[in-house]
Amino acid sequence: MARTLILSDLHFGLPEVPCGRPPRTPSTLAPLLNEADHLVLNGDIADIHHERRGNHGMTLLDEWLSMIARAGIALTRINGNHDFDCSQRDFADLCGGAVFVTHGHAFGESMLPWTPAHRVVSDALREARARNPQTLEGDLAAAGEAAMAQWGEKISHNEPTALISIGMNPWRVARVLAWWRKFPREAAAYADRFRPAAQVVVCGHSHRAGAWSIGAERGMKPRRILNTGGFTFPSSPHAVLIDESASELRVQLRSIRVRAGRYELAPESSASCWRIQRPA
Ligand SMILES: [Mn+2]
Repeated sequence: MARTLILSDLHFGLPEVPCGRPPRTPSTLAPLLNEADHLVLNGDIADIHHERRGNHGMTLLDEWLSMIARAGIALTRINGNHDFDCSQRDFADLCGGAVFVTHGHAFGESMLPWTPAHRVVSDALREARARNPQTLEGDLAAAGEAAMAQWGEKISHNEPTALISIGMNPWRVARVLAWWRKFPREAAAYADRFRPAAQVVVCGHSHRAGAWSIGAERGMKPRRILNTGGFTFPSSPHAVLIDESASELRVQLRSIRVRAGRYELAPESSASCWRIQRPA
């Protein structure tokens, strides 16, 4: 049985916050590589565009990619808005199209509604969308362009960590909460538009881990939205694990816990496990 593990938002290069979690490094993350034979890194794995943290992020990313290669695991890398790279892909259709994986920065009209670069990035996104084909590929290319507009802004490089910047600007808490509320619906709407056959959408980006079932309230076939959260404090890291047989998929959202100074999957929970018929 093929096993796929999906992770996002490791943010290699961003400073560690003293919160009792080990630093995010290839060696502390190594136990996760024992879980699958296919790993999907679903964006924002390293902050490669940051003018001061980018080199450190890139070094950790290179080490992590070497470790994955040495482990003999198949790898799929997907762009995020912090590690947009033309040589990588923007999405993956897994399990015969039943599972649609993308980072999530393209879901709404605003990629980063709580950051100071918000307006510049939203303007860039609107402009790029107007110019690009109305396809999944065109839309995600527009989102990549807008992501790079974030890194053209001085203010993006001078931002302290998310937690400190939110502490300094409490109004941002309200913005984050409003965004978190609508994010799963935006994810479902994105799949309605570009991947109507997908039964599961796996994303990250918002750093709010969770599972939502959306669509039944509109009389549609419910779509499962799974968000893998993030590794930077105060986010809670999660992973999606897919066991695929010829007839069925077993999809789990698993929390990631710390044990003996390393990150590993927490035990299974039946509340976060779904069986899905494999499309013909
Ligand atoms: Mn992101």
